[in-house]
Amino acid sequence: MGNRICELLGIKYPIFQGAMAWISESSLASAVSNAGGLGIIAAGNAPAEIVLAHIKKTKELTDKPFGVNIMLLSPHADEVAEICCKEGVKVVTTGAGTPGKYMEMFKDHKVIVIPVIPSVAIAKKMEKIGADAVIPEGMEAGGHIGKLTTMCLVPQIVDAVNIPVVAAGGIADGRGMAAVHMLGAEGFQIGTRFLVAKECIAHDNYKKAVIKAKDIDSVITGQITGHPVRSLRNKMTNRFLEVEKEEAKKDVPDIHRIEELGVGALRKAVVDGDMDGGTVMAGQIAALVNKEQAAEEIIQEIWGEYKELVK
Ligand code: TUI
Repeated sequence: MGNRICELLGIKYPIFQGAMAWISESSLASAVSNAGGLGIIAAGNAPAEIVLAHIKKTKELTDKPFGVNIMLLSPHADEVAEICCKEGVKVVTTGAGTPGKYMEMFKDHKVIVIPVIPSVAIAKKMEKIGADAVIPEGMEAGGHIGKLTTMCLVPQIVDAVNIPVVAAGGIADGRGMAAVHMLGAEGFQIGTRFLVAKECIAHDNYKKAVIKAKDIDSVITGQITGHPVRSLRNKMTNRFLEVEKEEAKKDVPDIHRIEELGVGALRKAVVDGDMDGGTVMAGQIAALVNKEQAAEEIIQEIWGEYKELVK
């Protein structure tokens, strides 16, 4: 008690499992929620009926609160937002944009709204339009990222808003949690470490790649398209960066040519286990993640480390 995130959501530990498209569905989300954290289903680019099926399954697997993340670049975002309201989803997080146009609907349905945000200006805007908390995500994170690091972003957001702050990006153990606690965060969002959870359905090749990853093994692609994405370096990212370089030399870069390279590539890695042609999204902290564990074991371990450090 005494933690605003736990009180807001009715959860035991202020630990969110970061949404990971194609990866975090009912199995992982329910395991994290059952262990006392907040499991989050990632809608990604999935059609609304698929997300609905994941919500229904998660309700069967846990009676604890869980969330749905709406990826705002998805063509199905409108329908997914409606489904969250209809299904009485307790909390929605958003990514890759701002949820302004859904805010009234979410409030009408008493959905708690927690946007992932990359800057102070957007954090202030989110507070103004009624967000219940914000998740500043540093560029250490995997997937679609902003420009600032967790170390710089979190304290600036803490100073800029009065709503509680959940830090994300580069956190995989109790040390990371204690560090962002000192920066003023009241909650922690963790993706990469949960990617290797026993309950996570990602292909075994994907989990092995994360476990094997060293400190400098991730790269950022899509810098010139406006959609920068962090993933583990492989044939796919090498090709991507090569094409980006070619296009950057032109007066008018062919953004479409670059973006086409990424279409379907995350599915290839997560579902087919293609570690050469797929996009293996993971955070910089992957190097610290070195074994598969049950979600509950992860939460117990990192919570113990964190408590010891902040004592
Ligand atoms: O959304 C994420 N991470 C993601 S989404 C994703 S699926 C995807 N795949 C390929 C290309 C693009 C997306 C994989 N990983 N994290 C949260 C996040 N949100 N990071 C950055 C932002 C963000 C960026 C701009 C949030 C708000 C924002 O607002 C800009 C504006 O003014 O709308």
